[in-house]
Amino acid sequence: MRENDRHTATDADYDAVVVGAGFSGLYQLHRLRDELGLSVKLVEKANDVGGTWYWNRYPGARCDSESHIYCYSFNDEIMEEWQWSERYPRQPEVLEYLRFVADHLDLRKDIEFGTEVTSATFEEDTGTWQVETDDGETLSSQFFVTAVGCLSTPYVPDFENRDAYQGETYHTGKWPHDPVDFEDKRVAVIGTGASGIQTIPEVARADIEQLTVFQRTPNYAVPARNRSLDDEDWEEIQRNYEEIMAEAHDDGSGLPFDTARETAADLTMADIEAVLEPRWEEGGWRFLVAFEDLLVNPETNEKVSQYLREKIRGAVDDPETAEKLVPTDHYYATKRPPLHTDYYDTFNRDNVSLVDVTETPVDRFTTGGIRTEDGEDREFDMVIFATGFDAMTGTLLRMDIEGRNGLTLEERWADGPKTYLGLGVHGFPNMFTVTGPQSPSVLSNMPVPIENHVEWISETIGDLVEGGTPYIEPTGVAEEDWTEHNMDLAQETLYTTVDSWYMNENIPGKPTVFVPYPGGVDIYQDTIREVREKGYEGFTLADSVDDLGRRGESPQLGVFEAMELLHADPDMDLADLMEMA
Ligand code: NA7
Repeated sequence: MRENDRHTATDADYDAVVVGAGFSGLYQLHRLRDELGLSVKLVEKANDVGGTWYWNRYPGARCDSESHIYCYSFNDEIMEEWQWSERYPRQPEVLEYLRFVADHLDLRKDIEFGTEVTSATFEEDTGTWQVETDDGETLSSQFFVTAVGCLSTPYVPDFENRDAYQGETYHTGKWPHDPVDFEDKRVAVIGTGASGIQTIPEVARADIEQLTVFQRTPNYAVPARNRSLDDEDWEEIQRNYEEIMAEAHDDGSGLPFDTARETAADLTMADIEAVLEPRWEEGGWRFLVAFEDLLVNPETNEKVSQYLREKIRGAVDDPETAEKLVPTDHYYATKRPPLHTDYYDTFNRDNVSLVDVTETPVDRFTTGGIRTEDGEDREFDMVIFATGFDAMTGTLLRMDIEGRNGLTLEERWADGPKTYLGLGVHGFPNMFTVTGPQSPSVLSNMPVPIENHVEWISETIGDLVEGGTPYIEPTGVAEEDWTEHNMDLAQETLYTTVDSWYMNENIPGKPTVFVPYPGGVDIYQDTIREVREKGYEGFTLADSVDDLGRRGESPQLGVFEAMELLHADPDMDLADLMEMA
């Protein structure tokens, strides 16, 4: 089946099956197919490319990264031919961009649209992945690459009696493709994360009758200050594009912005304002990177948070509403820091009200709306859930992935995700997870870690193919070490001081662990480059599946591994384990 038949490790339909046609999957398909000459099938649930930008089409949906850096940098033609129209692109423009890329690279012919992966099983006899889809097909491949995004399984809280509600309901992450009619409607929005903060002002501006916002945790939103980009702006960007992109790829957050100072701990509030005010006026994430120790030093962060609290108080007319909107229970940016356009002004409108559910909890849904615990029945024609996602692990766990020894990913991750470098999982040979858990992903400007991962995965697959080595898998020991390292790094930051989806805590029942890698994209990139240079340190490269099983536990069989083997094979006894160790 290979276009380039250089090795014969397996008899599979494809060299690689890739899941997901967003930023990650499109580039992955291109690299494996066009640069390595492999046969690749990409499976995509939606009817078009776009990933998150296909689904998140709620009013106001816009990228919080600036357009000129929220894009690929690997292809000069794409960079020259595409011109963004606004500082922050709206959802339709990002979607259009990804369509343009797919057409430019002629990717569609290898994508199966409207098809969902229902399971993926590593078959030990043949040493291949068997990928089943909802149309009853089974695709076999040597490599299995998940490019499913970090925020792709919408989450709707299980409010009591939710299904009895008879009005319209929408989730921001699964917005309909047909226009939604807001005219004269009484609308509720639940949730004030990045999506809620974008959609609330747009909904309020529509011809609604009234809007009620249900807020659990107030957020620190910084103005985006969007504007259109004209030809002159674009020429300026083009002149420096290579440098800008190189800076982004060399930065901890994937952003080409300078910090102002190492710390604010030694500054007075007046000094801090002098640093922050220009960044506040300029808008966007230059504000976020002003002080290097923002996320590790509580003194710096408290001062920045204080600055933001005053801004919120100054923007909202009614002092009581303002106080509800002021976050006091967490440090700035320890939850995903949103940008906003007119968010706080929205609460100065006569037809917009705020319900703080920590004071006035939702009791239940009724047929006509929402009853709060103060006994008030609030009637709505429409409820919009801006309640987030089963982030980072949710989509992977729903895919029913099974590795060696019949071990499922769900079992493997019962106590939280365990990976090596966020790229692979012990027990799951030849599986790669683009922007997987324990890689920088959501803590950075996403296209940067995406390109970084896709390139590493492609180079690795290239090395295996070239060297005639059919299998690769992280060792159990390397995985344990990386998982511990990730959590240790997180403990040094302020991220772990608050419940958030970074901490896996927005979904009831999920284990509390810090999921993304908090050490910075730059350091992370160096780490994975070095792993490759050292001959894939921490991975087992093997000629056979048996060999993987034998050598993958090196240097010695850990307790976790022993438990796993016992779980997978009830016939195994202590003597067998000793021999393997
Ligand atoms: P987020 O950031 O997870 O925000 C979800 C919001 O929904 C947040 O304000 C939650 O409050 C709120 N929420 C969740 N459950 C409830 C219940 N039961 N009651 C009331 N409020 C609730 O998702 P977004 O879609 O906004 O942003 C995700 C990413 O998408 C974003 O980073 C961008 O990259 C795009 P909480 O803070 O948990 O108290």
